[in-house]
Amino acid sequence: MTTPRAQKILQRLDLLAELSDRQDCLCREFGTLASAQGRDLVRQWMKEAKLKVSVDNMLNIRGVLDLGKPKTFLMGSHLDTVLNAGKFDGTLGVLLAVDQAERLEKQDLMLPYNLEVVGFSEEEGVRFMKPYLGSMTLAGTFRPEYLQLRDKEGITLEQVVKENGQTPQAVMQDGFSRAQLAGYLEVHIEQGPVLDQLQLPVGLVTDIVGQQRHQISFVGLAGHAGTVPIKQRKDALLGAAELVTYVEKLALEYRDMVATVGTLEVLPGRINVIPERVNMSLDIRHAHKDEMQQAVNKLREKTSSIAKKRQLLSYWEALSEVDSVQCNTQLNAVLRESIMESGYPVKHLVSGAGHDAVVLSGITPVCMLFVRCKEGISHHPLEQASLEDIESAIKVCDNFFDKLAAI
Ligand code: HGY
Ligand code: MN
Ligand code: MN
Repeated sequence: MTTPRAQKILQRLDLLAELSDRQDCLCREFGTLASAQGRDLVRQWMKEAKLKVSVDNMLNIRGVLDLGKPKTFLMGSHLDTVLNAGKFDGTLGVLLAVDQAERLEKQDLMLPYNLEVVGFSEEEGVRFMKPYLGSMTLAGTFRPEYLQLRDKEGITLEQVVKENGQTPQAVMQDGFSRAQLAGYLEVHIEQGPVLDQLQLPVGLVTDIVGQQRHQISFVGLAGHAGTVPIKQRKDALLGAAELVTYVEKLALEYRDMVATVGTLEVLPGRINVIPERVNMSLDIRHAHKDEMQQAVNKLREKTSSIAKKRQLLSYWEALSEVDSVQCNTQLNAVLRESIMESGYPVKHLVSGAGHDAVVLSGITPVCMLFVRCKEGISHHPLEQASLEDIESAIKVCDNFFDKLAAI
């Protein structure tokens, strides 16, 4: 049996999913019109929940349930999406937070903190290749030089913030101090198959793995596809192809390491021209920093040896690095009890996906609740969480905040 609260969340997810940068699929990148329309919808829902709503200078939308307490507890997730996204990644956590604030506002529950609901503006790191710009703003780890990051059209982050009516230079004032915060809860779809295979609606996140993102380029010599003999070519794509297959081979040498080449840009990219330059991305993740670094070092060596063998130039740019994070023991104890009192067994999970909780863990204790998603499919239109599992997540969140109030 599901309540109107879960149904309302699912209806709102459908409304948000209609807001996309593209006609042919769901995509809501940082600072686009669709993202602004998404914020406007969430603003409306936050106002219905009687929250004090604002949009900060990194386009996070923030709704405060001000109970006059000295500290604030944060709950939320991100509103941006990848290309060809599903409708639950990030948004489910934002809408569960709005739902929870609405419940708490109606009750005279003596929560010992204010509650701030956040819809983060840029978690995926797709447009500017740097994840967590939204949560870094709240955590005070955003750096002014990030404003000069450029998207693939050459537009700077600073310009996009200004076009959205905000003041880039004021971003640094939008964060919290450690003393102001009591903690952070993020509810998110698992984006993996474990809960589905175990037939469990929710799971408790113990750790979030670390990740590094890099941009690698090979530069050779363009030439006529018909006249340059194979042996005399400096074909940048062949260099990149060797590295791409090596990425997989190396990742398989480590337990629980994942490494992905998600983008490959071939220039000049014409059928009868030998590729002169290839830009490729690397996303590599592992729970242990030193093993991840060791693998990255091996990849850098391999890049140089491929370039040398093929008389190419190679360039390697580190884009971002986040360490693995342990969720807070005390908050996890409350979340564990909340899951059990909701009637579910507690499955502990390590998150292979990154989340805003990673960044916020630098300034406040964090915990995460995972919600089952069908066959673990995510970053895909078939991403699916059921009404019943949204209901389960609501129950756990209710218990969680009732317990916080009782502490
Ligand atoms: O890439 C990730 O782990 C997340 O989807 N941002
Ligand atoms: Mn994602
Ligand atoms: Mn996400």
